[in-house]
Amino acid sequence: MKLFYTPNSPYARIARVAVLELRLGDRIEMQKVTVRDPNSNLLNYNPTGKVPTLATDDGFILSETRIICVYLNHFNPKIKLIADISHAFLQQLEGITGGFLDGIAVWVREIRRSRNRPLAKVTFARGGKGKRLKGKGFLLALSPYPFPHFCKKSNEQSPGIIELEQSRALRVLDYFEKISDKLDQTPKLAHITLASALGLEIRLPELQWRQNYPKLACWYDEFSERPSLQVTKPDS
Ligand SMILES: N[C@@H](CCC(=O)N[C@@H](CS)C(=O)NCC(=O)O)C(=O)O
Repeated sequence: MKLFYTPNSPYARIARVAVLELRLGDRIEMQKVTVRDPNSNLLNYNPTGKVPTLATDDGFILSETRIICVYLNHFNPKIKLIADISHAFLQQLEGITGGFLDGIAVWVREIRRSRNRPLAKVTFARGGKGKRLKGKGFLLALSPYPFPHFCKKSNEQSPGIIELEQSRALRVLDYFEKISDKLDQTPKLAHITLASALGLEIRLPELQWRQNYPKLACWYDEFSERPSLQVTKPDS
C-alpha cells in the first residue's frame, strides 16, 4: 500500500499516526507529494488531489482521513482505533474533533490568505463548452473571446469567516476542557484528530488556547509525547 501525504497536513498526519499506532509501517510505503500543484504526482492517482490518499494493494484509491483509518484498522483489528458503533461517546468525540479540525483548517487557510494579493494569472482558452485546457490541467474558464489572459482582482481575507471559525473553535475548546477528565491517553481516532487540530497552534498564534484551557493543555502535552505524534510533528 502507498500513503500519499504532505508533511504539514493535519489530515495526512492523522493517517500517518494511524499507520504507526497500528504498527503497519512495514506494509505501507510513504510517498511525499505536493498539493494544489497541477504537476503533482498525486493527480495521477486521485482526482481530488487531496492528502491523505491511500493506494491499496488491490488497486483502489481511498481518500478522506476517516475512510483511510477505518481501512487501515482492518489490518490490525486487535487495536481499536476507530469508534465502534456500540461506543456512542467515542463516536461523539470523533464527530466533534473532525468538525474542530475542519474549522481550524479553514481558519488557518483564511489567515494565510494575504490581504490584497492578486490571484494567480488565469489563462482563458477560446473554445466551445466542455473543452479542456491543455495538458492535464482542469478546466479553469472558457471564453468565447480571444483574451490572452485575465488577472482577477484582489483576494482578501474574510473577517466573517475568521470570526465564525474562531467562535466555533472556542466553543469546542470549552467543550473539551469540560470533559477533559474523560479524555484518556489511548490512541483513538478522536484523540489523534484532536491532537492534530491542536497541533495547528504552530500556524495559528491567534488561537492562544493554552492559558484558558489548562486541563486540555495537560492532556495534549502528554498525548503529544507519543512517538507517533513526535515523528509526524509539522514544522510549520
Ligand atoms: N476531508 C478531507 C480533507 C483533506 C484535506 O483537505 N487535505 C488538504 C491538506 S491539509 C489537501 O489535500 N488540500 C489540497 C487541496 O485543497 O487541493 C479528509 O478528511 O481527508
